[in-house]
Amino acid sequence: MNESKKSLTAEEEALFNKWLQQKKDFAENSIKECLEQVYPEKKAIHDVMNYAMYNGGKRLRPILVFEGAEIAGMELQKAVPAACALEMIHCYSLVHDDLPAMDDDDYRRGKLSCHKAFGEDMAILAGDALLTGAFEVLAGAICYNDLERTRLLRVIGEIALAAGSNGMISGQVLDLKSEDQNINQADLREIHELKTGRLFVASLRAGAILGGLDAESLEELTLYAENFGLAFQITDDILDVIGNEQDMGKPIGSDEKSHKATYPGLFGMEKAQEMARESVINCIDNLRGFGTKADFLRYLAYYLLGRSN
Ligand code: GRG
Repeated sequence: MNESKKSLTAEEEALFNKWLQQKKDFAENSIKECLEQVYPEKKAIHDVMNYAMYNGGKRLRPILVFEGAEIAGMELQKAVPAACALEMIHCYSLVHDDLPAMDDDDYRRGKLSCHKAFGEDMAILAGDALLTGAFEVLAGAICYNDLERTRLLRVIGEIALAAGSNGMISGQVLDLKSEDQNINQADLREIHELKTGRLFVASLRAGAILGGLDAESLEELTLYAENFGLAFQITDDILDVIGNEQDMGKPIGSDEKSHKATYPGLFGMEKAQEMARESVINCIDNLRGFGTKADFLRYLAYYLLGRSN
């Protein structure tokens, strides 16, 4: 794929959608198998965790883990624990984010949010169990040799950092505190970099680190993922204004309702769309050294501009 392209043709888009579906199916099946192994004995809380895990997510984070692993030349099966763990952390964050004490959302992915379906107590506990379980899954990665175990330790550290009080949690704190406040572009960038960006970065890096990718290429993938997170968030803000409720699986206009600062709110819709395009171009610029093996990542960045959910 040519780096200087500005958008995909209809034919490329159709091909990419098939490719994306295959990757999503692979991620979903891998996660299911992994969780069935970790939790062979069924407890009541597993129904709530399963509701949070299997309700139509796009699986972008596990897909990024597998892409990182593939680019590094690693057998995909060995990236399953990291892929599963990152999706568990993502799903926990959505369950807790929807709670009345946070964003108070009744719908997620077109279904009742977890606390609406099972009650607040169960939703809190399922979120806690998903977060703890992510590290249980990572610690149980028994298929690794000594070198891979050393890399796994680094990955566990990076995932913890991305999800914890120096990463996603701080992003959520800043986000909640920013409601009704006049915040500037730098503040907004920081909120989203922490809240949304860090998990994307940790995902792509996890696969690449496990596969032993060299430091320079890892840095380039990191820059791709940082710009991917920014483009994802700008398009998320745009969809909250002009998206379709059915596609989004939740009411639109929630950012405005909760007086949150957004890219379209701060810069206007046209400029926000231009900023999303710029971040996608920046994503792709960082893949120059990877040749055709990064084609999926290139297409995935373009996909953000046309996504409907
Ligand atoms: C720890 C409570 C707590 C929150 C962490 C990530 C986060 C902060 C909250 C999630 C809220 C949110 C809607 C953030 C905007 C960006 C985002 C992560 C959207 C959802 O991600 P997708 O579109 O979700 O990848 P799917 O449903 O496809 O898995």
